[in-house]
Amino acid sequence: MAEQEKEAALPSKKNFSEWYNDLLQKGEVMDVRYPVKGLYVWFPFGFNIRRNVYDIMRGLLDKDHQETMFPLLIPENEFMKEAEHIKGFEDEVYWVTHGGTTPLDVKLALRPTSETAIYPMYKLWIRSHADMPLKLYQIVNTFRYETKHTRPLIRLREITSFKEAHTVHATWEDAAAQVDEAIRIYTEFYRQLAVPVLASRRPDWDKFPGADYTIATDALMPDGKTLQVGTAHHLGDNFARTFDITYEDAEGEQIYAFQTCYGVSERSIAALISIHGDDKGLVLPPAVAPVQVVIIPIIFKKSDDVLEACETVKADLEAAGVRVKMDTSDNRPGAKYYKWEMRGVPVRLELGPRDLKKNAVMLVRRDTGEKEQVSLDNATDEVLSLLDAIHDDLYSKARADLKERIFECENLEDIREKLPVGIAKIFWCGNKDCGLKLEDDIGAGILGIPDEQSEGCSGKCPVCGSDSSTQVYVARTY
Ligand code: P5A
Ligand code: ZN
Repeated sequence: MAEQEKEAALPSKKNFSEWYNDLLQKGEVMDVRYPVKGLYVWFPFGFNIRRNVYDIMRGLLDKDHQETMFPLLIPENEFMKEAEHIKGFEDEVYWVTHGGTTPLDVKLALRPTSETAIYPMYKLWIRSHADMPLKLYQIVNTFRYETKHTRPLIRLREITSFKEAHTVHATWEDAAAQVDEAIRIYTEFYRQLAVPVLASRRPDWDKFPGADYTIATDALMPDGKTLQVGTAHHLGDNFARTFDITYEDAEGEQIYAFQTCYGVSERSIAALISIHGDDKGLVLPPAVAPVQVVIIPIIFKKSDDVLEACETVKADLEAAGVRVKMDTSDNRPGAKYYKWEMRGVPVRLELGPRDLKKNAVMLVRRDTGEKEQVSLDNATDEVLSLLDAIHDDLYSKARADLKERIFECENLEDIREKLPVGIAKIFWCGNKDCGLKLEDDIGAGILGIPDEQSEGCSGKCPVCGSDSSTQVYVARTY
């Protein structure tokens, strides 16, 4: 390795935290040097990943949601209306108190989330059955004065890419079905990022402030902690009562509407980077890679025919919709490999005079390092199927890894032993005290109750010993 490359090498992924921070900088995702705690800057390359990720989200939502945009500032009186909601957020809100030097009559909150910005308008928009279901979403920045350790993309004080959807329905059941639909949408979104997620219902003490219940999706990070990467909340008619959102039923009676909301942030990008990346840098699923194929011409003397062949391959790939870059810089091939590996480009295509003589090109996979020589005549088809294979392999590998790191546990000792590696699955009596005691005793709480319970199974709560037929996940969380 050249001196300059050695210096630039990442720490091993085994030291996950250092690896992650260094990778964000060297992979040109985020610059973490902005001088306000919890705020970070997107590098253009990282922002390009973000655009691809959010295009996938838009593609899924636009089938039956509409995109919109509400104001950033929320007047104090609206913000203070829903009691549970305020309790949950009051310690995290940034307030705007002045316009210039003049104190404002009504303080304005920077949205930590937009229920209290959106629902006063929903009151005006919902009149009758015909106005429902209403399904809107926005992708905006939100602000939370987080007191836990802040981390780029994971725990931000300015969430730059908060995708929040807010729906209104005529019945509680319709809203419940929408919560399930939201979890299906998120699971599909993460499948397209090659990130497997677990869906589970949060225990009551951990639900969204003001909700009837919360279902969350979590990803398992390399260090064994789970990252909550999406949540869907059934709001019942709690907010409708507060904000007076009603519709007229067949008998002419005013009925409070039922609502849901669900959200995802740039944690989605944290998850995909962390799960797929390796000691050489980013490993990006083709669907979100800003550059899907990098062409490296191997030139010894002045070899115009090599360059020409590279240009032809590039044009063919572009015509097939592939995002291609050709690196004709003066760097040595080794330095080029290093650079594009760090940026996670899924396929490297090498073409030199010897390849050209054989009418061939070399394809190198970023995820496995495997090399394969293919004919120049069908290079485009070979690349396209390789990109598909890379996505599938990344996803299967991540799924197998997740499965291997969920452990059925029967006692506290067992749980304690497995948590550094992954998630424990235990029987739980349903008592809050046992849940909280678990947190005190082993420093890991109940993550949630999975949808799929092993059939006919029962066991004992490891805290109090009582019989239970409900299994829950226990994990250390971000
Ligand atoms: C749902 C959307 C809400 O705010 N209101 C509108 C609901 N839910 S939530 O669970 O509080 O947030 C939704 C998701 O956003 C991510 N998230 C964060 N990401 C980065 N930094 C933060 N400080 C942060 N806080 C929440 C989580 O993935 C969460 O599930
Ligand atoms: Zn118990």
